[in-house]
Amino acid sequence: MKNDLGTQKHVAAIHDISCFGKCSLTVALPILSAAGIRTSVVPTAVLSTHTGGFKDFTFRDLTQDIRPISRHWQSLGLEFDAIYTGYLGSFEQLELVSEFFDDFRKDGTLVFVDPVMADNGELYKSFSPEFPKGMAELCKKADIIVPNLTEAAFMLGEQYNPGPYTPGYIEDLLKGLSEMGPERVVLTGVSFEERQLGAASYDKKTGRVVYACAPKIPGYYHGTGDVFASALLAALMNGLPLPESTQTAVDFTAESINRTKLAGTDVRFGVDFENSLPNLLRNLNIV
Ligand code: PXL
Repeated sequence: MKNDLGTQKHVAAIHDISCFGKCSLTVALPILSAAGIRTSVVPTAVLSTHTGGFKDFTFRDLTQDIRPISRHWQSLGLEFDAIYTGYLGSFEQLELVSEFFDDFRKDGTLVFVDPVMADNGELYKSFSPEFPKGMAELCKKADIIVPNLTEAAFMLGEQYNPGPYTPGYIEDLLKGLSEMGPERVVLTGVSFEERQLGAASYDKKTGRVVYACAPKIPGYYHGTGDVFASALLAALMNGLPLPESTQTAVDFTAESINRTKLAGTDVRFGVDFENSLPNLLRNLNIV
């Protein structure tokens, strides 16, 4: 028995809170909780919305709170089965999160880094061109990373390749990233043909690359990277192997995008992942 709540898994999720728009903590927390995982949060900033397509959003930086939260948690003797990081807004936050890993990593703690910073060949607003180097440093300390193709290329110091992709290209990226440090890499946005989109997983220990695909839905839906990463971690914490966890996260994300497309909601408002939770829980054998 690992902690005071028996065998229930405990995750520390370190992301911002974008109050409207469904990404980062407003996605991670409900998905992990629904999957039976006790989730504690370190909010890194509070924004009125995410930065993708909204103007005049508020931004309250919480960098100064990260270390005090960590110190308090250390005084309580808290332990985590996984530490899950996403959007981090500055080099200082990267440094503080790296310190958090050192403070809380125990045998068996899964350090899960989603290097949120770019998509479709471009860095998100507010990141400098040097940021990917800093994020790559953090990824060196991770057990598993979940970049999209843009983040992968930028962290390897390469130009973004808009595709079409070949398995050789994808496997070079996976191996290049794992050589930086992480044992496992899950690359999102992988597509070899017009009608399919998904993710590729790589496990350095076994050398296995496994593709997980779903029918491609045209359009750009905000927050889907966070939906995917949170479902992937939920599956891993529920004991599914990496390839099955990746397929589960692809299916969950695709179902959520499909429902949102049918509803015709503004793509900046995020996807309807809430109504995909029952199927996620069935795929995780929870219900
Ligand atoms: O979904 C990633 C994300 C998280 N947090 C903030 C963002 C974004 C993407 O744009 O702006 C604040």
